[in-house]
Amino acid sequence: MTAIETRKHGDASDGVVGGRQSRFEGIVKVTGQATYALEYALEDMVHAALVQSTIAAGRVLAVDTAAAKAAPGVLMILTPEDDLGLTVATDWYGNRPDNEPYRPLPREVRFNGESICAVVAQTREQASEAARLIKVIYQETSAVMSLDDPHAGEGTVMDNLTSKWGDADAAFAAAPVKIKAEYRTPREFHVAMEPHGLTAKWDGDTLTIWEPSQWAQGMARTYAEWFGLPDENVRVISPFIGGGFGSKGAALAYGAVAAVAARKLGRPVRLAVTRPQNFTSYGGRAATRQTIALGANGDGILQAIVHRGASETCVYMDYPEQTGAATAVLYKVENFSSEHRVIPVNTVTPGALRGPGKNPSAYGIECAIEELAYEIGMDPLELRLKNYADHDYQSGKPWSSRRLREALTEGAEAFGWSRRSHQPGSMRDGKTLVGWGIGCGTFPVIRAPSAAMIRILANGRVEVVSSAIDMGQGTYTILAQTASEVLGVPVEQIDVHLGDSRLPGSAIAGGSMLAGSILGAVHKAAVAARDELIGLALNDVNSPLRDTGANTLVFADGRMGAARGDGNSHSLSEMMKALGRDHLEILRNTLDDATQSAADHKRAWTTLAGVQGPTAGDYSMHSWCAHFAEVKVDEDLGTVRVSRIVSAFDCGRLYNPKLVESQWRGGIIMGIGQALLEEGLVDQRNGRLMNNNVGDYLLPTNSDVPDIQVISVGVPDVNASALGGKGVGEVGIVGVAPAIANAVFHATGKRIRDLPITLEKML
Ligand code: MCN
Ligand code: MOS
Repeated sequence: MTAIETRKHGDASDGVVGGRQSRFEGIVKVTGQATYALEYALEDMVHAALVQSTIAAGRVLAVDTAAAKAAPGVLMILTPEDDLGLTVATDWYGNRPDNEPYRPLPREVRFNGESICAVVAQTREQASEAARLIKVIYQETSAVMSLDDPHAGEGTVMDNLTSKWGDADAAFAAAPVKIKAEYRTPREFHVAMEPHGLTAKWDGDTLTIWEPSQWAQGMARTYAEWFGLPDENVRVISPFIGGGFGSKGAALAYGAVAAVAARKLGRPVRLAVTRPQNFTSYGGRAATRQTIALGANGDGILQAIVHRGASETCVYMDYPEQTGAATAVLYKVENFSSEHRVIPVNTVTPGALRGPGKNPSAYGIECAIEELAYEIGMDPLELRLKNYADHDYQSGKPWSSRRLREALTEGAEAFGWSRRSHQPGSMRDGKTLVGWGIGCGTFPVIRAPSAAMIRILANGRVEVVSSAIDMGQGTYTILAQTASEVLGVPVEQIDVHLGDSRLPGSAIAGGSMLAGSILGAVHKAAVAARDELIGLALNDVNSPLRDTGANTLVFADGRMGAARGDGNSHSLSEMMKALGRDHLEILRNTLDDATQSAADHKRAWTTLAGVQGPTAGDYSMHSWCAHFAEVKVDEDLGTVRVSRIVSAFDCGRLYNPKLVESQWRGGIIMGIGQALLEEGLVDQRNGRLMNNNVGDYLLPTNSDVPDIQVISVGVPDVNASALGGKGVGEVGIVGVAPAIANAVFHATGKRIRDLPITLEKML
């Protein structure tokens, strides 16, 4: 466990829930005291390097390891011929096949860039040098290179993603105004600052893994099952993470390889996945295509939405990037039909990337709705407000809260939308064309069991303890704020321990579900600890507060005392001493523990089985936003710059507005990258990702990022979470790309329907 030294910045009121407390762990990060997974220096440690396939499909016939074996420092080489002795683990949803062997270095190659061999050597340099000397002989078979490959086929309809009400086909046919278009998004990658990798160490039958993780328990369970060990024999440690964005939720093949090597050699092994190898170690967002047909009457009232989408998946698993996820909840419509297919491609299994599903889905519907606005000749803001959904037409449930109308109107006000002239190409700034566009976004409120412990120590310090993860989004900070508020203790007096699978089980830092889920537990535990202390203080024979005659006590400034301040107050350490207590410890779960067995809870912490979706209760619960983008397009060169963004959000109550604003801005910046720059380019001859490095896979840099104004229009939503907040981490990216695409159309009259909007497409 890493204790976090706390420092106070700003006002005292920053430290409570809703305050603008700066990053709790900020000082340790910027002073280099935060230790990341690949920085743990272990005695006797050796280094592993991966060899990845160079064909898209086929079979490994032989591996020539002679030269590599003879290279300096080489200790071990693992190839598909080695039996690594592993068993397939439970998947995300809690399903596990019986005794199926797991081969992280497979003989059958399913995509270019799949790990097939590993070398372990004394140093990292020796390992990577020897890895280069390995010669693999393949028998190639035909492969499907992309969604557009003529051999790609139609794929499979995902029944659980099919959604229908009314009669969409008939209503579309009868509608006086129609638009129909296809929208496409490419494969995108996470490119977190900290690449993947781990350090693995065995002590007898106990495995310790230092690995950046969005879910310590979930990953520990996978390692345990691979090796056939009881869960308690594996510990995943991950107190600091250099960004995850969805890529670090699961234990992956390279982790299995490093752990096997460590066991076989009886020495700790570090495996740092290289930047190029990162791109095919965990898939990014799947490429998608979707057709949207909108039918409306002449007043712009939607009559029908017909949606047909598809996303690429790998050849051995169905991973859907749900193109219909936002389409169903954004607008009021009586006739709706949506279907999503997955199409197998010889590629690494795609995965979750910030705003999974909702993001490409919003790109489709939010472009389509503006296309309809231009078709009718109506302001796109007015069209959106006209078709405002007063409840969730998909589930039939009321919204728990939905201030999307306020997001649209207050965002428009701040942006100056009323100064817009409707005609494309009608606004300019000197030599550049100016365009304005809107994109709405949404992300569901997801909840999962999460536990946290509050510990009050004899010295008066308070500890908040949970396995929950902080990958930069602010978990340390908001947990400290919550304990500080309930216990009346300044944040400097609080230590937060996170990111260790041995600590109380927590939801994944994913699906924007962690803050709402874990804060409920921290709040409950802190209230229970406060109540227990009050009980002791009023009743214990040794308590200095026993004879106050009060029936309760107040906590403030690290002291507890009678409400009617007669001066009889005592610091927590004085009280603990008087009560003869070494510590006081309370564990609570955010969801009602009485209804679940211990086994159910454990399962919920290690798979997504215990997760509750947005319509699990009486309401339909989502975060909402409206982005307003301004672009400037050089008339001669076609270059697009985003010059201004104003975004208004409804995420319920904000636990820490400073961190939330940073989350929103981060999402919006990723959205700029998605709109203009990001695209995985695959060599159609061999399935190789050509731009698998940070030089060629373009991401927004400071000069691509304009002024971004973010506005909160949310109100506390206690249906959504114990403390009234909704998810924040992902909604920010959702709707940005269509806002920019719509602005580009407004500037130029050119509708680009496949991302990214590159120069070639503008010409
Ligand atoms: N928050 C708040 N008030 C709320 C909700 C959240 O103040 N009502 C703030 C808190 O600081 C909280 C943060 O927002 O720590 C994110 O909370 P939440 O929306 O619950 O999301 P999670 O904690 O589950 O984090 C995961 C989410 C996801 S899924 C991705 S992807 C993502 C993201 O967070 N990846 C990130 N934000 C990221 N931020 C950083 N720096 N790095 C990543 O990899
Ligand atoms: Mo976020 S993509 O759900 O980790």
